[in-house]
Amino acid sequence: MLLSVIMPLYNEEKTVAEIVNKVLALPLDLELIIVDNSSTDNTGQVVREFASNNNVTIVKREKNIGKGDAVIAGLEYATGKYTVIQDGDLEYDPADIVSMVEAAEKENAVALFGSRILNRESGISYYRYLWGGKLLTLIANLLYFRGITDESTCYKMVRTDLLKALKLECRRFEFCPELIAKLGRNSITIHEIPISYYPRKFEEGKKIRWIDGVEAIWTLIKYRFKSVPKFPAK
Ligand SMILES: Nc1nc2c(ncn2[C@@H]2O[C@H](COP(=O)(O)OP(=O)(O)OP(=O)(O)O)[C@@H](O)[C@H]2O)c(=O)[nH]1
Ligand SMILES: [Mg+2]
Repeated sequence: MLLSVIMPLYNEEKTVAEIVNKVLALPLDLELIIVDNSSTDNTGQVVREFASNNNVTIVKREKNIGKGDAVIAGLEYATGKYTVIQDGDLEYDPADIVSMVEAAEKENAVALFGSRILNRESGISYYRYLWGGKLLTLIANLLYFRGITDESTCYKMVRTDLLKALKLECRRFEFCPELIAKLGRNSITIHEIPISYYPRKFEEGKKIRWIDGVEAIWTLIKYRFKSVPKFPAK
């Protein structure tokens, strides 16, 4: 299996069927791990329709803790060479995942992110998020000596053995900075390619809030000093 796609879902009944179909139609040897993060809308019923597909695993969280918790739960089932995260909305285009896998294979990358900043055509949700994201990226680069352009991208793809070895522990949106910090502390190069972005607004279901940005900064600082698992192969 080449790729495991983890899809954490919290109340995404409107978009989940379309995004699942798009992922399953990709010309890749992949498995899709859907994590219903205790949704209170019809997300659970919608995803059940995909249960008979051999490439789909459905995981149900009994309690809603946060996106990180869903990703960590899904990762237990991942068997692909690489694992990537795909949100349940339509902000990202799964077609970009194909380019990401191709680039990772070609460059022998352990970690490869899809960057919205590298693509000038890509959309902007709110300007405060754009600048907040740039600030987070700058802090991550300074603290971990990386050269990334998009800290908060959803499309983070990492070799599954490494991702499991890093033992992610953050349960909300701060699992993203935690991942970058742990890759940085292991001196792992984070490759990037440009991707598209079609942002949604709060009225359309966007959930991330400014407080998540504050928590992200704190997480980046914290993991500079904490002991982290070491991964031998670069
Ligand atoms: N807020 C929140 N989102 C969750 C949770 N579990 C899964 N998700 C999913 O996480 C995704 C991110 O939510 P969005 O509001 O789109 O946030 P975003 O700005 O796109 O954030 P990222 O793409 O993660 O950087 C959505 O697909 C949610 O359904 C949860 O417990 N809380
Ligand atoms: Mg989103």
